Amino acid sequence: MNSSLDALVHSAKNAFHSANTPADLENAKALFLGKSGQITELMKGLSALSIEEKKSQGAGINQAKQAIEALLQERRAAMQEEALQSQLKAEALDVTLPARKRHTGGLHPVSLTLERIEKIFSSMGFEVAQGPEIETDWFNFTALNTPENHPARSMHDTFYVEGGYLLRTHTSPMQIRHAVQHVKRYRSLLDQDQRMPEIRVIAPGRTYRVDSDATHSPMFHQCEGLWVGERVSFKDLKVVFTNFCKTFFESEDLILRFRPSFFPFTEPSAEIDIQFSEGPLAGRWLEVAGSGQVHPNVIKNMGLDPEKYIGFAFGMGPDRLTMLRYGVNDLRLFFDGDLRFLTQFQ
Ligand code: 2U9
Repeated sequence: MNSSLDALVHSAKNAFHSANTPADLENAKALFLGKSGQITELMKGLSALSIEEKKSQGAGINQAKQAIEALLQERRAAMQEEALQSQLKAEALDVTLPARKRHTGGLHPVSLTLERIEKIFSSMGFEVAQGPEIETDWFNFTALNTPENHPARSMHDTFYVEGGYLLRTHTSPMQIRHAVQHVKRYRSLLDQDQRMPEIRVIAPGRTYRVDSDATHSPMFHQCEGLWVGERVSFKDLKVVFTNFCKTFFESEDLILRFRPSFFPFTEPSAEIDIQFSEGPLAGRWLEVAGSGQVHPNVIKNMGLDPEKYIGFAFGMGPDRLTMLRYGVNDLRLFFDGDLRFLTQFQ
């Protein structure tokens, strides 16, 4: 190529390198390769030359054209690469960032207590019954020997719903339902005067009463227990409940007191108090449950002969046990949903 063509290729190279955008590059390309570009003008000038000159100059111009086109491609590729690199830089995602802390959930303190109660009684051979929270008058009151005029039936104690139903005021109805099913299942054995497996069940769950203050909530939890057989005595109740309390509160030298009381569904009845030997509550009698020998009328309502079958029952408040175990003094804290309080029990 002659020196002027060399100079032309060199100026094309400079022009392409100083182009910063694809549009600038297209404008620079037009200066050399466009309709009125310098290469195109040189090509036009060939027509005035002789055949020999056309050949020699034409070859040089072609060489220059190819060199300029190669420089153009090179610059285009470089611009695309620059554009890609700056996009990658702008959209870069640092995957090495530490993962965001994922908060794991946990069980509610009362749920932890219910699980603990179920585990301890299951170890003593008790089944766990579940049942409806909306109950009938029969299962919630009448089957449990509660007289028609008993104050517990009044509207200021019990939540009634349409259709003559109510929100169960204790979990006793589940015990009756379980017992009735148990008797039905073993009816054939009973009819042949054979021995029926004992009823040994606890019934944990939500219960509802019209009440609300630092130690009462309209929705609270209860867990009742029932053991019915041919020879189940108050002694068995004392052993079972003493073992439960010592295990639940993890205290071997905790003592119990059975204090005479009255419930329509048990006779005799007794409140159960416990006393710790150490800790902030040491020396104080704390009521934790009610209990008693199942009333004969209730045994009858299960479909069993009260002359042949006898048993004991108890009822405790898991919310209260949770307050005792963790030193909580306001029941409402359990139901406010404040995570600052609830996460302390994870
Ligand atoms: C059947 C027969 C008898 C369950 C019992 C209590 C005594 C009792 C309260 C303690 C604290 C309820 O949560 S609480 O307020 N319960 O005092 N409950 S005997 O007696 C039954 C249950 C079912 C078939």
